[in-house]
Amino acid sequence: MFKKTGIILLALLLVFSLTACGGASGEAATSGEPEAITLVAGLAMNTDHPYYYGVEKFGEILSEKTDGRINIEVHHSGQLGSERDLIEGLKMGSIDLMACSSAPVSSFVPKIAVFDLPYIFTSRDQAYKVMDGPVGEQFFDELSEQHIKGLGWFENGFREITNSKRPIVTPSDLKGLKIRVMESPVPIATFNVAGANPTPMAWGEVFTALQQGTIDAQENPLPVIYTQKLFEVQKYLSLTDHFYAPALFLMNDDLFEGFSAEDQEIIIEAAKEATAYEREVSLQQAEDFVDLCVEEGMEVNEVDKSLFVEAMAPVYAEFEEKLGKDLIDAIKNTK
Ligand code: EAX
Repeated sequence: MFKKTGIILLALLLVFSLTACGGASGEAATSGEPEAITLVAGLAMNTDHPYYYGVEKFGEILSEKTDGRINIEVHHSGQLGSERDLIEGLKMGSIDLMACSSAPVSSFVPKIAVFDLPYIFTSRDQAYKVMDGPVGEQFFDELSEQHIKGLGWFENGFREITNSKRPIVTPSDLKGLKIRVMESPVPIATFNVAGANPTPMAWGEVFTALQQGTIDAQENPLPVIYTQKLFEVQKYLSLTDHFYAPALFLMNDDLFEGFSAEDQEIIIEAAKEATAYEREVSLQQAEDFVDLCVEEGMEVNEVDKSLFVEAMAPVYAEFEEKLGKDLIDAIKNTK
């Protein structure tokens, strides 16, 4: 028994020391100095998106507070895979850190799909209170059972619809529209009840699918729409705010637990500052990017949101039992 464990440990140690990319990697320690390590972070979004600003900020603070002992290296733009791949990698320890919206996390923690219900969030204040309160804590607890440490709640933001066919002014304009949605059951059902034709797809395939016309539409917050240059393949931008996408900043839990209490405190503090910064950048981009989308030739329209609230409402009954009425109400009643 001991022998077997010993061999496995030795093999793990070897893998650990040989892996250059993926998993925390150390540099040769010089005499007496503590070994410097580099943590690998993965993002599906590019370097202009708020996630990147947040994760970079985290790395800066971490390096500074540890005198260069702990550093991070960010692999962005889906270089390490889709958001689902990244969460999988994080669980297994091949990736140390990641940030993504909550929807793909629903494959691992099903009830987090509650955040994808249409118009469950009506303001950022409400969203921040929910994420930073008992509901957010409960989801971080569930993640820790899967070897994932929740470091902070970033945001992706309020989601808007873009498409190549027509302005979406009322829900009837959605009829038959081939729209890409995130890989979570709630967005699929929401666009179904609203009369559209939704297809779940990983983010990395969306731009090409829009360009080739295999889909007509997608929905995302302005920071994604602009930084991913969707104006090159989408004419219409309709400001529906139908979903609010929280985002999670996560670390492999075994890695976190392996740090000294002092380093853990530094990590938590750095994540806190990075989270505040990420939200600030996200809000700023959301405010600035409508005009920039117009400059890039998009036609933008506002909507009477109450019509969309009504058209999408039947989805609540469909998910009430699965997600829990108490949980839904707790979020709705946070004002
Ligand atoms: O983390 O795939 C998407 O539409 C997203 O907004 C992505 O999950 C951002």
